[in-house]
Amino acid sequence: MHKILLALMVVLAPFSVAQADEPQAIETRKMWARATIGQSLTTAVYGILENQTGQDDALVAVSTPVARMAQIHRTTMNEMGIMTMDHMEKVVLKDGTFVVMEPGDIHIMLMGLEQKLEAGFEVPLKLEFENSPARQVRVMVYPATTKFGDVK
Ligand SMILES: [Cu+2]
Repeated sequence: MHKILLALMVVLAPFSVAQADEPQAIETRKMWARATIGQSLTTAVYGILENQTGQDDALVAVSTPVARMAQIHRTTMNEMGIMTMDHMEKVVLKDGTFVVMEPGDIHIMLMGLEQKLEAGFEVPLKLEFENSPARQVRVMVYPATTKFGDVK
């Protein structure tokens, strides 16, 4: 009896340790992609990234099998009143905070889509972080006229 119990503990111990140490994931909420317009094969993904992991983190890479390239962008208005988009290396996610990706601000740009995206489609998206494990999320495609508040 004693021997069996001991053997069991040896087998179980590494699992329980691994589970306790398993890093928390960054939460995503209200993720959506805008339907493409006309013949465009470019669109943007928006949503909320929330860090309750207990440590600072950052979104550092995005990819999807349905587009040649996915980049983190930020839309800004220059002094001429012209909107431009800048490529961001990462989105900083301080512990205990969230970042809203919305039209006119931070977004994930999908370029070189395999096909036009219609409302109701789902786009698989891989999000990679500096510290937390990578996440695979499914992003719903909403009509091109959608505003951030429309997404439940
Ligand atoms: Cu962009």
